[in-house]
Amino acid sequence: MPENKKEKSGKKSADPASLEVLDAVKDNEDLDSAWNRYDDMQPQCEFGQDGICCRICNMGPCRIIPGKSNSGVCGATADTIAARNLVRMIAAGAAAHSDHGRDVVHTLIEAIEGEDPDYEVKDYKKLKKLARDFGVDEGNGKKDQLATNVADKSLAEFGRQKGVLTLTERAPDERYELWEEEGLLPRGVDREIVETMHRTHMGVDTDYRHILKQGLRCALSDGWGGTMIATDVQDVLFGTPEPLQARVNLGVLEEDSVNLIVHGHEPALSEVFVEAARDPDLIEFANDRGAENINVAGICCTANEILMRHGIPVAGNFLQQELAIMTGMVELMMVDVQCIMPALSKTVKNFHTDLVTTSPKAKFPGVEHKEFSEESALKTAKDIVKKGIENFENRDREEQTRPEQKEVLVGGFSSESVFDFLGGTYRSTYRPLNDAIIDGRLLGAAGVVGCNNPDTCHDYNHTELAKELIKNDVLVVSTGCSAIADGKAGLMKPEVAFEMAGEGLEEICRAVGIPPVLHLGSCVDNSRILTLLSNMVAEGGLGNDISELPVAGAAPEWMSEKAVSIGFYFVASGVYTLLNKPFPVTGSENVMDFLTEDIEDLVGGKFAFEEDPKKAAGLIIDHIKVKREELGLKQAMYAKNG
Ligand code: NFS
Ligand code: SF4
Repeated sequence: MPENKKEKSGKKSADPASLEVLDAVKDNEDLDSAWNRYDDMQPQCEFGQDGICCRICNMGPCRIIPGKSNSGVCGATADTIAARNLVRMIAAGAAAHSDHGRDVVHTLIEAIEGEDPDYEVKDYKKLKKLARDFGVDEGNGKKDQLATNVADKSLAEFGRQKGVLTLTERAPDERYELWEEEGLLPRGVDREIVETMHRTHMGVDTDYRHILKQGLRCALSDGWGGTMIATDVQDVLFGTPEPLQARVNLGVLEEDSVNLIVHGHEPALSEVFVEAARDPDLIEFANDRGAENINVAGICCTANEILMRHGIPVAGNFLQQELAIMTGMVELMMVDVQCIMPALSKTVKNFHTDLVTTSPKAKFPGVEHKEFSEESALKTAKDIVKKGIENFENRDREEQTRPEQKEVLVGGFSSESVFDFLGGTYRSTYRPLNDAIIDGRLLGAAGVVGCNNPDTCHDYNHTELAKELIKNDVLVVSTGCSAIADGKAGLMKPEVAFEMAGEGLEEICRAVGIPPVLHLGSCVDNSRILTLLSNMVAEGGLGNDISELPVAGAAPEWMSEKAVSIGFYFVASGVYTLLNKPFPVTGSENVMDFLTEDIEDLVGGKFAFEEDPKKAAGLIIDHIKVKREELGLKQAMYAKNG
């Protein structure tokens, strides 16, 4: 039986608010949670864990049992099967991010062409920048014309049939040339996903290296394509985030207010939902129903989107979606797409919470569906807010659990704004960041991102890894559920640098007033990290390619296919990337060796797997030190940890 990591760590969560709710509901036999469903699932199938089962054709399902069945009915080996399974995860992850990106472009089109649209272009500067990058003609100089041209170009990237994805040109020249030489430059976004599915159909691509190379190209079409378009067009529509303060954790739910939660990923509806909740008529309606206010809070990446742009409180990350409902304090949870547990439809039956699905792509059996469309966004949002208010009177105050915990965080950093801080007022420059790395005040930087997973103590890996890194003068940038974990642990308060950061990082945080862990947004905002890395190279003094930078990436509690795609586009961009648990390919030694060794010769980045966050931090720090040495930089100025 596979070892149960959660029992090993002794705790389900590192977050006291989550533990409090789990404890409060523990005697309710009708309720289950991801944690106990995970327990019920033990032992998990070892063929699945090792990635050596295949059911892509009807001669199967096949599984590799060394010495008995060394290949599938068709002759596919463990290498082929493991590689195929893995790149299909990449294709699904890239599809999720990119379909999100495509929808954002449709929202931009609605903003320009819609009759009485609920959207507008909020960041004209970003629009112009995007137009330049797409080589778009400024048209007649009118904002709408420019936006139309940018929308057309962006949309064309998804179905692109000739050439390569435009935004790959944002990468350093050396990186671009390497991709070109190795045949890794992504062509159309959809094309790479389709080709990955084709090549992994029964009886097509058999060479595991060749399959994995397609996985890299497909992931690049996500990171430098669909995801990057999603972030940039969201900034155009909703504004590029700027630093702001907000609160995070289940304690943001309010006793006397109508608590409405938005959960999922796409900000198109949640943006107008926030607007709807501020509508004076609806607030009055809430007051009439005995509520002091309407309190909107977020879960998962939708939370990060509206946190970054409006300072809307975050109720929690992935593993807290059920817990939020279990507090008994939530009147309504509105969901769209991705990372929404099917279990929610059962969980809400035990509480007064209304669950509402909104995406034409995602319905849940027995759950009310109020379909969202760009044309009637505000109206739909107001209807949903109203429904939540009407449910306020049904809250059972005797039965609710009110966790007190909430932390303050400073979020809203972007590849533009972070270094406005460091660079002074005249222009955004990465000079001070690069100089801090060169002179050794900063050892380097790390992006810690990704999900939660009940296979390990919730939040523990994220927060311990971040703490260990900042202690060693590694600046941490974070997104997704990892960022929420760090926020809850208080790591996104500037003053935390004085207690927890190494001397060099502390000096920088003190001088500029930033926290040692920077919140860069949602998972699609991982593209901000790619931009940031490219900007660091462009600024000069740290080599000519991303793979030369003293940086690393990590997803220490990963679970989703999107996380697989993200990991691959980081590695394909030249970044050393650390995961807690290996991909499900351990049944193929060749694939494992490729991912942790040979791949580095190909793209300059590679994967490492380490479950203990302290040891993981050690690996990252060692890697950063090697990169510093290769660049001829002296080791850290303060070097108190060796
Ligand atoms: Ni990213 Fe966001 Fe969280 Fe993981 Fe899911 S919410 S897109 S996939 S679980 S970080
Ligand atoms: Fe089995 Fe091959 Fe079919 Fe996969 S493709 S199920 S390994 S016969």
